[in-house]
Amino acid sequence: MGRLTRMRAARPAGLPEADRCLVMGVVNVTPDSFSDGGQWFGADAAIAHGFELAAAGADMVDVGGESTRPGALRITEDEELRRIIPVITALATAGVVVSIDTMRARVAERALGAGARLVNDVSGGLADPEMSALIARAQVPYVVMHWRGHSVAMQDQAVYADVVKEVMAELTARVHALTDAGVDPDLLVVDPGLGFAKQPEHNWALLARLAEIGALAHPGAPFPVLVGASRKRFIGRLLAAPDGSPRSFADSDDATIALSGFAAAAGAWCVRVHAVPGNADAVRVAARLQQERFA
Ligand code: PMM
Repeated sequence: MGRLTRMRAARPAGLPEADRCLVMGVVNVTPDSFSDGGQWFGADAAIAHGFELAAAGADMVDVGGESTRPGALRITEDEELRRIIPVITALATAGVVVSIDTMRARVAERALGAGARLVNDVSGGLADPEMSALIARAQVPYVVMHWRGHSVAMQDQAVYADVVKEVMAELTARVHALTDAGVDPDLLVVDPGLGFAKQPEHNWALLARLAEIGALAHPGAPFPVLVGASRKRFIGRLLAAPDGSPRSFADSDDATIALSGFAAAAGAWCVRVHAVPGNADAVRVAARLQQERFA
């Protein structure tokens, strides 16, 4: 607790810095991811896509081998490693800042060995009891996402009396567990986990109060916030056709860009997106407006 009450850096150490919200491009090396499953499944296609995202302005590229779409079943650790290691090695060797999207400590450790610089854990350390010790040892930036259980049944857990209060309380508990295990709070990033054990109304409520999320239970020392809204189902539902059929994932990119501008203006540290160019523009527009507002 004591370690949390001191003033913290606004950005985790060891990552790109900019006077704007950062953009994390997504490379899902999976056959079944939520919005782009199968597109970048082969290592060569995934590597080429990572370079394409970096060239389009991604500050980081998030590589994941395990789908977390609602209902997804888990894959083995060996399969996860087989999918991601060649991709991380190729991108990191060429100087791309790589984040590893995994819930497994051993996968995270191997990914760091292959050159990844940030661990993005959608379970916030809940899925693997070894994760906190790894992060304490490795001293790398770590994304703590709000999570209530594995994808296969997570939507059953989407029950809240006050979603913002509960997500903040549950994230605070995770942050305490991690710092108690020796993780440096200056390396932590928090994420409300849009779409994970959340109904559309929960996602919108969290977005509307994004500026409060990073403060958790520690006003005065906010944590950097990562927002992963890109192509999620609640956007497709908002933009549904008159017959009720949801907008397709790929056709949700313009709305994702709108949300990235909003998230950046609300103080988000980073947005995690599938299509980089428009989002890279949106965070710059938000930064310019913020600069004017606080001039
Ligand atoms: N969402 C997905 C995967 N990883 N990581 C973080 N930190 N935050 C998220 O919201 C998040 C994530 C699922 O999205 P995808 O399968 O469409 O990439």
